Amino acid sequence: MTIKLYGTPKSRSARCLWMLEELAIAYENVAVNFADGGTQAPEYLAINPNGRIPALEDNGLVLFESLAINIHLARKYGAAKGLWSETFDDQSRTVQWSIWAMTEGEPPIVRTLMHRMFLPEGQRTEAEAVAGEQAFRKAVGVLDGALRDRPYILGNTFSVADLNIFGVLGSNHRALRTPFLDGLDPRELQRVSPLELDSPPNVARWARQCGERPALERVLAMR
Ligand SMILES: N[C@@H](CCC(=O)N[C@@H](CS)C(=O)NCC(=O)O)C(=O)O
Repeated sequence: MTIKLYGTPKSRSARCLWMLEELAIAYENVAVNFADGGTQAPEYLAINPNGRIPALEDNGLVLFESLAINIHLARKYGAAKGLWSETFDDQSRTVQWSIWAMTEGEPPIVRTLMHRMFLPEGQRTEAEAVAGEQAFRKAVGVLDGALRDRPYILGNTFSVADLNIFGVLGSNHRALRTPFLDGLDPRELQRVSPLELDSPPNVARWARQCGERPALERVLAMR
């Protein structure tokens, strides 16, 4: 059995390293980095023509998109560990929440970061940054409602659905944080990243549980 995860722990690849650590299966982490142009090298583009990390090779199957990779890994290797639900409806909810995290959760985070940090100063617009914060708060409110009557998003146990949501909306966690935010003092962090906003109570409780997973600690140790 050969599983290769292309990417570096200081990138969105951390989401998949977390999944692999939860599964406790054998894998190789092939160090491909965007910072040194590795994602644009011809040999990597042959694996992921998008030129982005992560990518997965699992016994001949090649996949890109971090959350799709995690769903695949959970479906194939995670049922015994409760990471992949056995019910059809919960499998559909898992796909729903994963797509939701990527479409409703990630863009507002990036929008605020772009307009408070990444764009050249002359191109930043405060209104855009605030719009990102507002959209993020709205998404977090939806999640808070869904967690009202349950510890985890599908019910009583942690699954790939939680991992995928926290992998995106919890990406201020030390093990998941973009390296561009490393070293910022807490006030500057709060200014540039909507992830630092206070969470409503159900999300705060759930985020604490997700953030304390030992598998995530192991990802932190890889950074
Ligand atoms: N939606 C993709 C996004 C992947 C992505 O944007 N990865 C960044 C690193 S965190 C990347 O590889 N960037 C390289 C580049 O843009 O050249 C996923 O979640 O896998």
